[in-house]
Amino acid sequence: MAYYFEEPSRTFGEYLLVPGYSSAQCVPTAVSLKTPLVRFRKGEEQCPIEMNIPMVSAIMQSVSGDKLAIALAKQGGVSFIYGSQSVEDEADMVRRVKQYKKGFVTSDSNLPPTATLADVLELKNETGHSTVAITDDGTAHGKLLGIVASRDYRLSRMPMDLSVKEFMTPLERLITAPASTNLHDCNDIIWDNKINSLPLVDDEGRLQYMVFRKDYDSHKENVNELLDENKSYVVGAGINTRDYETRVPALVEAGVDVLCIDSSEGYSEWQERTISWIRANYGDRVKVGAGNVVDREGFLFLAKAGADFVKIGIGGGSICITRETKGIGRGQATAVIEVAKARDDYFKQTGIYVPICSDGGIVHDYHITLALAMGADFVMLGRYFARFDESPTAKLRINGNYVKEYWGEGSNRARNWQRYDLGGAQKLSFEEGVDSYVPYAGTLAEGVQTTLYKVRSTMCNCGALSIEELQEKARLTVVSSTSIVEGGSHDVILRNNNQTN
Ligand code: RVP
Repeated sequence: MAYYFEEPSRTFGEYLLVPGYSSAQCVPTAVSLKTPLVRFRKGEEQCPIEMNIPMVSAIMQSVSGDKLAIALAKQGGVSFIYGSQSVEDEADMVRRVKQYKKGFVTSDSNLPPTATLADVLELKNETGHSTVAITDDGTAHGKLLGIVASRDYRLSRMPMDLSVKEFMTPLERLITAPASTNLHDCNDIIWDNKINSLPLVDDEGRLQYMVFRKDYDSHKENVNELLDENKSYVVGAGINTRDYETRVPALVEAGVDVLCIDSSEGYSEWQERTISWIRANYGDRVKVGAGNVVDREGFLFLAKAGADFVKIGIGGGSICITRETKGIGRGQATAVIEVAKARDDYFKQTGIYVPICSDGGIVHDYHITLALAMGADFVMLGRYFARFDESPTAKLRINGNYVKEYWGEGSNRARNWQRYDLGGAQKLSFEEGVDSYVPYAGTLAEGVQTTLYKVRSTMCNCGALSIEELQEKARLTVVSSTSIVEGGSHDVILRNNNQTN
């Protein structure tokens, strides 16, 4: 006879935290958000990779490219570069993160000399950057011909079809430096010459990097940045249960710090085989997370198989329609609570702590705090990160509002069918995800800092100065649907939209 779970499966929106005593020491600036990323013998050794914030970005085409990975590592978290691309392209992205030199920017605003003022404006709109490099082939590493900055054009005086050649600052009037110049010297050149940007070019005049005056202060600002022992940013990458024999070596060679098997359903022989192959070829040197699971059995299976962390969540992602199409899944809160208990039991029995990640379904910032309080060591977010400048998708204007594109790995657009086929026979493709827009939300740094300030404040309300303390002290209550209404503003006329709420 089929098994029935006694409790309904619940999600984050059905819970609240009940505050506990906060001492005078409990202030947001005193809260540590450090958290383990991979398995370790807790109490006996240091976790080999610890994050400074409990956030990782989703293994998705519309979320985790190299630019977002750098921005998130600067804040102390880890991106998992998407695996639904060729092995070479994914390894290149990892390499770009590992080789990233602080302050040296690979220009993302480039146009060929045939471009017009209209093209400059369109590009500015897309990237949010006002400095455009004009290169012979319009790429980031083409021969540098000139630079267009905001001060080079006046919209009221110049026609939209005016060629960039007419108004760019041409190479002969630009100050440039050789690609080998160090950051300190670049900044001196910028200050001595009162310029806003300095292009670095190789011996053949090809653009390599840009250094910007506005970045000068931010080089010193990132107190939480997550670096490896060579002072490169830490980065993760997604793999699948099919081509790991070629993908894993390429990613390891590119310098990846941690891998994660990307699958909608991880309680499978295919994941066990993938982890075994990695252990047989690399021992414990290569770290690999697995998932996704939603219960105790799934967690224990992957922990015993050797997963370095286990990811939780089926069907709760904002773009995910797995529950509608296949009828599988579980409320995210219930899944996290059950798996956290299994993790703690496994630790008691073995002395090995296998971190768990709550993946998907974070809608409000406080859901992150709830996930941590329920036992998650960190959370994975897709929609949240897709909204920022650094995500790899286009920024568009729709009905007067800026949005960014965001599509699921199970959508026709991503065509990442292997994420859903468990690794066996080629599946007939049906969509388990949608293609959508999310409201544009500015830079990752500002967004993450605001979110985590809220998380820290709530932790203080619970009397907790660390995630572990939160998990010990948190008191959670299920809320009724009427009290959810009470939780928003209600019974007042809002001034900005004249609505009774
Ligand atoms: P969210 O943060 O709610 O946008 O969810 C992101 C998560 O959704 C991903 O980390 C992944 O587990 C899941 N996902 C990605 N694509 C799809 C899909 O197309 N169904 N689901």
